[in-house]
Amino acid sequence: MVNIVIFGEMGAGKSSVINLLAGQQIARISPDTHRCTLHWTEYSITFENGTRYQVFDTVGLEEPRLQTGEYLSAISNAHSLITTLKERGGINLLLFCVRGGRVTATMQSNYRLFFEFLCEERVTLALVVTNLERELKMEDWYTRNVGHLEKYNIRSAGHACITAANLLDGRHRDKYEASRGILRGVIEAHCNESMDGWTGGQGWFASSISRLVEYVVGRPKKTDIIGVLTKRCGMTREVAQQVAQQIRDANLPPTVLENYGNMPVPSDVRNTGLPQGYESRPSNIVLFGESGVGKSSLINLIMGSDVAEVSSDALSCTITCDPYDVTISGQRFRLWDTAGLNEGSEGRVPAAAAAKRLALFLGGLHRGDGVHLLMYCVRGTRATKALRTTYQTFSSAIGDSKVPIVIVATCLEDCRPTMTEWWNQNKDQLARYGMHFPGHACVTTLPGARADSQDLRQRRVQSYEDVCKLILDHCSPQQAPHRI
Ligand SMILES: Nc1nc2c(ncn2[C@@H]2O[C@H](COP(=O)(O)OP(=O)(O)OP(=O)(O)O)[C@@H](O)[C@H]2O)c(=O)[nH]1
Ligand SMILES: [Mg+2]
Repeated sequence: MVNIVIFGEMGAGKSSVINLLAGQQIARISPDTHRCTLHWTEYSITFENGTRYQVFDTVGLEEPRLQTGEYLSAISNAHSLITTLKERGGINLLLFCVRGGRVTATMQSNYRLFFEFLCEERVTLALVVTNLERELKMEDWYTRNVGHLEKYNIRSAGHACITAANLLDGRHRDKYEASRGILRGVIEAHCNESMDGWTGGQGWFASSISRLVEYVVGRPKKTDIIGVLTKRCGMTREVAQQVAQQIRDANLPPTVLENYGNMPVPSDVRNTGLPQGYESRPSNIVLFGESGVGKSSLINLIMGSDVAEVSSDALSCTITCDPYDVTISGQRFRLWDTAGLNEGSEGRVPAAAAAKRLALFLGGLHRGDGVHLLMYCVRGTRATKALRTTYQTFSSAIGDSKVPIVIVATCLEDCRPTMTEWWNQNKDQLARYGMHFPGHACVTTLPGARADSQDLRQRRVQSYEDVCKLILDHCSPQQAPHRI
C-alpha cells in the first residue's frame, strides 16, 4: 500500500486533483464531519498498473498565521494523521498543491507547517501546480517561475503542471486529459509499493511542536494547552508542560498588520502616496484584495482595453497605486489599482509592506479628494477566513469612516447556473465572518477571444454591465466623498 498526503491552501484545487487522479468523482472514505485545520479525508485509487494508492486530502491553513485555537487543532490533527499512517506503513509521498499564480503568504505557511515543521523535510515532496489551462504549454509556468519558487525555498523532488478543472463546455479538454497522465507519471516516478514510508520516528512529536511555536499568535492559557496535548494528543504531562512553557515564552505580537507576516517593509515603499500633481474631481474608487485575484484585470474590463498590466506568474504584478479615469453613464470616476495583499515574504510587495502602503495611500487620498467607494476584489472560490484577514487589514486602515465597501468576485466563468450563484452560496458565510457588503458583483474578466464559447462572451458582457451598475448604485456624483 502506498500512502500519499495532499496538502495546500483552500482553493488550490486539492479535491479536483484527486478526482482527476481517480478519473472520476470519487466517494470519500471517511466522512468530513468537522472541518478544521489539517483534518483529513481518505480516498483509495488504483492505477492501470495495479498499484493501489491511499490518498489523504487534508484541510490546509486558511491564514498566514495560526490563531491559538487553530494551532492546537493543527497539532492534534497532524498527530492523529501521522500516528494513523504510522500503523499503515507511513507517508510515502507529499503532494503540495498550489494554484499557478502568486506565491501568497498563506501558501508559504502551508508549506512550512506541513513539510518543514511537521514532516521535518524527510518525506519526498512533489509540487502540483493547478489552474494552468490558459498557458500555451502548461509546463511554461514552471519554467518561468522555478527561480521564484527557489527564492521561497519551496523545493520539490518533482512537479506536475496541470489543470484539474473539468470544464463544463469542453474548453481546454485536451489539457485536462493530458493532466491525468502528467500527474500519475510524477507519482509513479517518486513512490512505489516497495518503499518504506516516513513514520515520524522517535521524538518526532515533541520536536515538531516546539518548532511550531513560531506560528502562534498571542499566548494561549497554559491550562488549555496541557489539556489538549495530554487528552487529545496522548502526550505525557511532563512533555506537555514543557511545550506549554515554550509557547508561553514565545514573544509574538498580535496586531492585525503583523498578523500579515513579519517581513520588514522595504525602504522604497515607505513614502508611497498620491502621485505628484494629480488634480481632478472624479469620484475615487479604490480596488483592493489579495495579489493575483484579478484587480488589474477588472480595471481592464471596466476601461474596455488592456491598460493595466496583468500576470499569472508567482510574483505580484501591480506594485504602485495607479489611477485610471473612466466615464460611465456620463459620470466621471477614477479607479485606483493597488498592490495586492498577502503576498509571500520573497515577493515584490510582501504582505506587511502592501498593507502599510495601502494605509499610506488612503491617507493621501483623504488629504486629496476623499474616497467614494472601496471595492473588495476576491477570487470566486468558497468564502474562507482568509477573506476576513484581508478585509480586516483594510478596515483597520480606513478606521471607522463610513466609506461603503462593495465586493466583486472574479473568475466565475464556470460558475453554474449563473455567476450570481457565488453570492447566493457565500453570502451567509461572509456575514458569519463579520463581512457585510451593501453591494456585490459576480464576474469573469476573461477576454472572451473569438475561439471561446458564446456563453463566455455573454458572461463577459454581463460582468461589465454588473460592475458598472455596482459603481453607479454606490457612488453618486452628489454624494460628498468620505474622509478616512
Ligand atoms: N480565469 C480567470 N482568470 C482571471 C480572471 N481575472 C483575472 N484572471 C487571471 O488571474 C491572473 C492575475 O490577474 P491580475 O489582474 O494580474 O491580478 P491582480 O489582482 O491585479 O494582481 P496584483 O497586481 O499582483 O495584486 C492573470 O493571469 C489573469 O489573467 C477571471 O475572471 N477568470
Ligand atoms: Mg494588479
